[in-house]
Amino acid sequence: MTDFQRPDTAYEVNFDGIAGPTHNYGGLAYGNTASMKSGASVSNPQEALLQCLKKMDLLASLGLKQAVFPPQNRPDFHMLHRLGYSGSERKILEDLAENDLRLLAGCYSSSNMWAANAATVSPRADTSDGRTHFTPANLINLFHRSLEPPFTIRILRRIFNDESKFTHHMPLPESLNYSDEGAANHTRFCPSYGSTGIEFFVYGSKNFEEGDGRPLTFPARQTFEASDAVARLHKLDPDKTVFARQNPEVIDAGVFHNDVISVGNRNVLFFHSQAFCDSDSVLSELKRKFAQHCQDDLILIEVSPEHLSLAEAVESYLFNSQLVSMPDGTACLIAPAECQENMRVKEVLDFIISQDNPVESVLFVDVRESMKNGGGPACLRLRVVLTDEELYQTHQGIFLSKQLYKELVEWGKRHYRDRLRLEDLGDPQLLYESRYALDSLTQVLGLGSIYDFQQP
Ligand code: SUG
Repeated sequence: MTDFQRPDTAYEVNFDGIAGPTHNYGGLAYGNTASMKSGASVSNPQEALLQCLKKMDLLASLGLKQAVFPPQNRPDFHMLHRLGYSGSERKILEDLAENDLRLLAGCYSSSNMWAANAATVSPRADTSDGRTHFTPANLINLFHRSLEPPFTIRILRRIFNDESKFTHHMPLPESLNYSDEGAANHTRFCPSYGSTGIEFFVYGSKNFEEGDGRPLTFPARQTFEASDAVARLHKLDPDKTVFARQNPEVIDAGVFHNDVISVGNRNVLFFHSQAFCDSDSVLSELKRKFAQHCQDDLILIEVSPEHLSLAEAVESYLFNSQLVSMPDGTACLIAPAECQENMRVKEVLDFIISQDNPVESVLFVDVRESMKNGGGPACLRLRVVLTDEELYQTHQGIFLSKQLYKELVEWGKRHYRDRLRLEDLGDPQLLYESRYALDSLTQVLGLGSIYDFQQP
């Protein structure tokens, strides 16, 4: 093997979003049944934050690389001005609290905590120019999520700021044809993180095609055209790329992102039988390409509807577990606590562990505040594969250590409320509290001025 072919030492780093100080239940995500059910219930932003931090601390204590993705500043007054609201901030908030709680909740949403939707990332081992590529998701399907890209662009560039190693693309055009929800619909298979991999894109609709099998009730949030454009921008080899279509029935059952029904990592794909259209041909293409380019067998762990119905999968969020590689090489599922309480899911998990496959352990995490809005463990993280050299070039202040964990817990307890109703969003005090919290966060993380309100 020449030096050029030798795989780099590389790591999967989880960049986790954290709940912002205005985490609330707006009932804003049509097609996401948890969000639809939780609408208007009382949230606990502090508890939401502590749950996110605890999950990160667990992963870091397992020896995995873990970093923090800072929350966005809310409410988005730029958007409110664009929509014709004017006058003092206080007046706008009071007006919205009285006349348009839904818009107020949207502009105050902390949905950026689901970092799996922030961007699609392809590591240098897969791209023809040897750089790591980032495309922030445009998230145009839902108004409150469409507010996220401008800050996502800024923060990704701030964290990964070496232009010789990282390429940052603009989000795709703001058209339904290019609706893109980022890494929630993207998985990478590889023998080791530094070697070339197979990138797997899952989409819900093909807009430029007539008469396709779209879901009947809920929207398909990712289009083929978007996934295809991302693969092209990232300079991926078509021979090492696989596209699959989500089964429209699962979208109608509440699977608004593919990561609600399947998860993959390294040489394992864990999925529900109903996840994909033309499942047999998708799986055989994945297996064939993995064998050819990664010289290994792709291990398929399939759960059939007899063992877990679609409804049970959506209810428990089993497939929104994180599938991580432990330092000893085995795989571990980081599953939502809800899975531990469901006997049918427990049976599936016990069976998987008893079988001959890389998954040898399951750890349960309580992220209930996020789950109530449809965000399980896997939604909360953006995976970025980084080589030693790239890690060194990444902003260091966001990597979780015991010390940083402690500081963040204290920071949250000092600044976050433990109860928030939609009506409270009209309270101008909340606006000042959140700005103060975020300003102090940038100091804890050593990020400098990243928020608009910090600009002179
Ligand atoms: O886009 N929920 C998010 C949940 C995103 C989960 N992410 C992944 N599956 N990767 C969404 O539906 C609810 C907000 C509210 O209703 O207040 C929300 O946006």
